[in-house]
Amino acid sequence: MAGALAGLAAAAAAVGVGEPVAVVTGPYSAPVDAVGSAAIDLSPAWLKEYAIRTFGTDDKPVLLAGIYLTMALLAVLAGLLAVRQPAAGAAVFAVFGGVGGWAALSRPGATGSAVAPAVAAGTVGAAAVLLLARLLRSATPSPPAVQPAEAPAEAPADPARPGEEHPTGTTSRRTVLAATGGTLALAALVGSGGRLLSDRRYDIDAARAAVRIPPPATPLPPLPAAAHPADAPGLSPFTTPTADFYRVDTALTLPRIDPRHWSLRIHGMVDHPLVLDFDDLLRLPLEELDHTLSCVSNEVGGPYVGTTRWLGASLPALLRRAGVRPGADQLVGRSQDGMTIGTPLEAVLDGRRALLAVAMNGEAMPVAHGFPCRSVVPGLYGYASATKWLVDLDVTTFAAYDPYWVRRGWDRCGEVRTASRIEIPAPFARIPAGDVTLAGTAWATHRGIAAVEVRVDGGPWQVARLAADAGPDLWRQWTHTWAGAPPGTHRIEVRATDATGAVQGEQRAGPFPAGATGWHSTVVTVT
Ligand SMILES: Nc1nc2c(c(=O)[nH]1)N[C@H]1C(S)=C(S)[C@@H](COP(=O)(O)O)O[C@H]1N2
Ligand SMILES: [Mo]
Repeated sequence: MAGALAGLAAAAAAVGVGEPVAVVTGPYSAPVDAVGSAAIDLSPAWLKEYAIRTFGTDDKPVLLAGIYLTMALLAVLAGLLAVRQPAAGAAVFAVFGGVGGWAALSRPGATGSAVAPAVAAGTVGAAAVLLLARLLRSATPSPPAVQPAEAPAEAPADPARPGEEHPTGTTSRRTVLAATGGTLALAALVGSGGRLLSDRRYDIDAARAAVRIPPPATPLPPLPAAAHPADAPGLSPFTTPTADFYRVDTALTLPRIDPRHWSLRIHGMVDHPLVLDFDDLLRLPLEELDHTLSCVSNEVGGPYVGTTRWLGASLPALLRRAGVRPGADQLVGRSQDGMTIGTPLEAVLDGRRALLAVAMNGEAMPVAHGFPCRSVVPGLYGYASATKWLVDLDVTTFAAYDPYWVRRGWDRCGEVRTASRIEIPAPFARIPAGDVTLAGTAWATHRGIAAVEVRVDGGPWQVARLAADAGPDLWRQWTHTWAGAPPGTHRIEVRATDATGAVQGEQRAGPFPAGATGWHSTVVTVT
């Protein structure tokens, strides 16, 4: 028991000491964060999909909790071992340090100094467990050989402190407890102090607040109010509030980029490679784009889709300025945290309004959504177009380079599939018999939605009312009155037709490798 506690205290000391060291070597080098990020990159597609499906945006806290739990179990083991075999206990911490160091080095852009927090953590953990184990051993009553035979008879003489002091021990149990508690307290102090310093050193909230985003060169008119049906309470708003906008990425620690130190390189198969800093970018004519961004990992009926007004510089205009050479067919965006996202160049240059976006819903890009700059290309899923924390654009070919998700088996084009969902009534809702309002959202980004149909219990398809069309790059909301809904349990289904005339297919398929297909359905009880 005391050994287990000693192990935990030593682990806390290890993690704690990693924090202040990481203030110097960068926030991604803190051992637990580094191990988590490496785990994300190493995890296979099915596991990532499972994590997104099961935990959604909470997938990262769940991962961290898993890492801490594993560490705690190993630390208990190390503590128990160390009491008998000091070297074995210390070895567990050496392994901790080794894994942390390897993970930190595996981070994109890591330099040798990234191992420092892990080395410090491993060393301090090993030292702490050795020290605590040694105290423990000297406090533990030794086997009978050293213990006088008459000892038990002595015990009642001091009933107030049974077993606390032992004549042959050099340390009291209380000392061991104090040392363990002290180690824990010191670890907490050093760890939280380090975190605080790191948050302060890498705080970009202030830098973001200071950013003044110029107005658009040619402002878009407001979205038509009729794009959102007023008679369907509970339907999602047409424009997604930024706080509710989904977030999907592999970043365990959000990249914190000071715009004063940011630059974007455009290079590869171009005649005139360019480097822009943030002020250069803001001096370009800024365009607005109303656009529905969606994630390829979205299940049928799922929440990873949102609509916002982006503001940014024209990506095709910059590529033309750089002069794309014949033969190039892929544009690879690279983020500060090493993500690579490949986009068909043809899509970027075919006349659609692709942006290097610096603002979302009228404010500077939120850190979680790619501050200071991300790309957006209508019609393509995020993983194939929307690089957050963008720092580099490489004009290349599909033959020459496979970006992050393609290496993991995902489709390299990433065209958004036609999708539709029923939002009201909610699944398993109990509703009174009579006329029932059905409503939802459909999108076939950049192609546009031409029709939405619903049916009940496999009956004939009925054409739903479409709200006003705000443009092909946006989702389209719909309503339908289910007249005279009879009591009982019913299944409602929806399907959409895109503006090319293609009807959404029935065949159900999961997101991997090119986006989910199939009709969304919902079951309700009419009473
Ligand atoms: N740097 C970086 N950019 C990224 C990703 C990422 O993991 N890292 N994920 C992509 C994916 S899969 C999607 S769906 C969109 C999501 O953008 P959002 O989080 O702003 O909604 O970002 C894309 N850009
Ligand atoms: Mo995504």
